[in-house]
Amino acid sequence: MEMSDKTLFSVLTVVVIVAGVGIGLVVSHPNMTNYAPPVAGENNGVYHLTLVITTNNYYNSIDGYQPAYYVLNNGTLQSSGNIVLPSNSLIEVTIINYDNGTANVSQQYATVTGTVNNQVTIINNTLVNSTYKNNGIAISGAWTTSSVNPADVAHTFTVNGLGLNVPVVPSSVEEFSFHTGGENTYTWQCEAPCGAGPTGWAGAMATVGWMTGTITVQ
Ligand SMILES: [Cu+2]
Repeated sequence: MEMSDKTLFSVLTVVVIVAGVGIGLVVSHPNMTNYAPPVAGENNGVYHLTLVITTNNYYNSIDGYQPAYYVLNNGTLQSSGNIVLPSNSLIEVTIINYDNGTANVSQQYATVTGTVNNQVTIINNTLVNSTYKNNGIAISGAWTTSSVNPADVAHTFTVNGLGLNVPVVPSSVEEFSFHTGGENTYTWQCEAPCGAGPTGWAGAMATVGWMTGTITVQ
């Protein structure tokens, strides 16, 4: 009887361990769903999208390093080649821009359009005022605006099909919201010539997943 209980306990222990390992493998398997498709109406119709712009991306031996947009998802940077968004939702976007350079744009692309209130909130705590010296460091707070100086634009996040244009200033964090309509497919493009070649429109600017791509509203 005692032995039988022990045997049963051993068998159950093995079953639990095997099942646990199995579940663990499933749960921890990386990139099982590479990009979790958001569900329309999730979170009361609000969906958060975080985009990250970095510059240290090797492009090729001729153009060297090029800037690129990424989607920050589950703590990892993923391709911006196809950004999947829920339909009929409010999309709250955060852009984290690590690029401190500029690429001149026309006034059109320095103007915010297509966002809620046609505004963007720019949070840029790297703009410290050194003139304060011994009196401390002045941190500039959030700045909500409908346009920026065209000479101060590093990149834009532009979706012509949605009338959306947001200028992104150097070394900044920006926040804005916009509404997706029904199911559709759009092209997003940076309109600041930040790429390669004489005009800056080659390299990253002409490559999906770098400074252009698709937005799938589903
Ligand atoms: Cu760009």
